[in-house]
Amino acid sequence: MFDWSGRGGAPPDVRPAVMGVVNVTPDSFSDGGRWFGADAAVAHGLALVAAGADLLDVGGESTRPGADPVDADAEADRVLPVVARLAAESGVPVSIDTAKAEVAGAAVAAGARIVNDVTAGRDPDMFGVVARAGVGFVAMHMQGVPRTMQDAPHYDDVVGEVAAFLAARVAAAVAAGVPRAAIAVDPGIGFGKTTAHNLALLARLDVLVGSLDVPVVLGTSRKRFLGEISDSPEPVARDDATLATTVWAAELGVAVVRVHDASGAARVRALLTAVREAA
Ligand code: PMM
Repeated sequence: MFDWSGRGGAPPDVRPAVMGVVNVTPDSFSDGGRWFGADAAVAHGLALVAAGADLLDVGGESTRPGADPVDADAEADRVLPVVARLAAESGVPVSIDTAKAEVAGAAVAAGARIVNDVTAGRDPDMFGVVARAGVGFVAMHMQGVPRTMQDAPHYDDVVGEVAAFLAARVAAAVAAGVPRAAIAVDPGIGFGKTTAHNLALLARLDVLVGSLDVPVVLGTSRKRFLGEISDSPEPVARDDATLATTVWAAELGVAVVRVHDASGAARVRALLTAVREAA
């Protein structure tokens, strides 16, 4: 059975674990199309591990704002060869980024050890697949669906609502047979959220870390709100801003950061570890 101890559950002095992003999509917002072929995606995954990634997250359906859904067969065709090869060759646990239980099941059979679901188990078969396979699960918060989620996101209390949603999804997963130790949560930065919502969630990561009793995963990497604040219109120019959020998140106890630039996050982690050891 997968559990987060030793990775997301690692002691605070070696956090955060670095989850490297491998998008096998023609249209992801920051790197869509770059690693679209299986060979290129595998090579990219191996390079992320060489640069310091502790986990790899493979996705075949873009969730950028406005993105159209992909059917399960097309998504599986994209990701399965990449998952199988990275599971065999990378030496780190591979996560499958999917909201479809069918794709999750096939990916797990191909060697994935974690299911990262941006809908936190909306597919009624998802928890069953995860429980039967004994794999890890990341439950992420999203308001709405990618196609329309940025149209007019609204919350009365974004931190409280996201925390309550994630607590409810953890409870639902546990009730469906997923061990608590296998579950992590993610506030879903940029998923049905304005810049102000994203900043409020970052500011109060301590609420998620302190109240849910499961590891917290965070994905800020190259997202639009960072471009807005750091005046970097191009996603690849947002790695510095991403690193700033990694330092912040690490200090608030986030267990895993999901990033495109594994090397930067690993170097930040090494520095934070050295400073903590000197304290
Ligand atoms: N962001 C994206 C995709 N999957 N999964 C989790 N758990 N958290 C995230 O923040 C997240 C995710 C979108 O980013 P990408 O297009 O660069 O993969």
